[in-house]
Amino acid sequence: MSKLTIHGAFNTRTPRVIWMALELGLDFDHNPIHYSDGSTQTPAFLAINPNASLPAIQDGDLCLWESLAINLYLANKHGGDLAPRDAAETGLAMQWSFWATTEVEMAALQALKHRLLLPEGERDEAEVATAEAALAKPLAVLNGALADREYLFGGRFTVADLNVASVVSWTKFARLDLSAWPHLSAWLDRCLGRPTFKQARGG
Ligand SMILES: N[C@@H](CCC(=O)N[C@@H](CS)C(=O)NCC(=O)O)C(=O)O
Repeated sequence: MSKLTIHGAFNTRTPRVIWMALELGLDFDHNPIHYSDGSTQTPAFLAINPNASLPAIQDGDLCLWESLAINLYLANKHGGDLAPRDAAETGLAMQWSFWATTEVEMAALQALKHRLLLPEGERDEAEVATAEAALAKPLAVLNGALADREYLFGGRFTVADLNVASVVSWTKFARLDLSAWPHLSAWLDRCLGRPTFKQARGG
């Protein structure tokens, strides 16, 4: 069976998956393509991911896309401390992953775009303020969940922490003020302080 291949450049959502692969100690190939030059529009890539988006993986005969789902798959396949240990933990890992992508990601991306990604002349602080307002409720929920624990569940860093921290990290990169959520803030620093996080982003 061929080696795991992770498609996607460092300046896409791909580091989320590389982070997971590094945490699991997997041997993998990295194909650092970017959507901006047409690399995701080729028939060969569209056969892997018809969405023409990154990241995507090939693992043997399996093609998978959706960054957080890929990470849940890798955890399930390879086990270890990052993987859910029973049905309850599996449910919690899915809950937090779906929550991150539905409740946090869009607003966090809006803030990131208007603080960092867009050319300076196109950035709008009003958009950042709107994003901050939208994030207040989910960030309070996450802060509450972390009030009496270091990680989301199980007393250890799991795929749920990795997935949620990957998304919530955008609030930090957008320089949003997280001081209203001290438990979230400390947890995010714990997660992003792992050496594999930096390594996954190209060092
Ligand atoms: N929900 C998807 C989002 C994938 C996605 O939109 N990726 C961006 C790069 S970070 C992309 O490839 N966009 C293609 C485009 O804008 O044409 C995931 O988490 O994997």
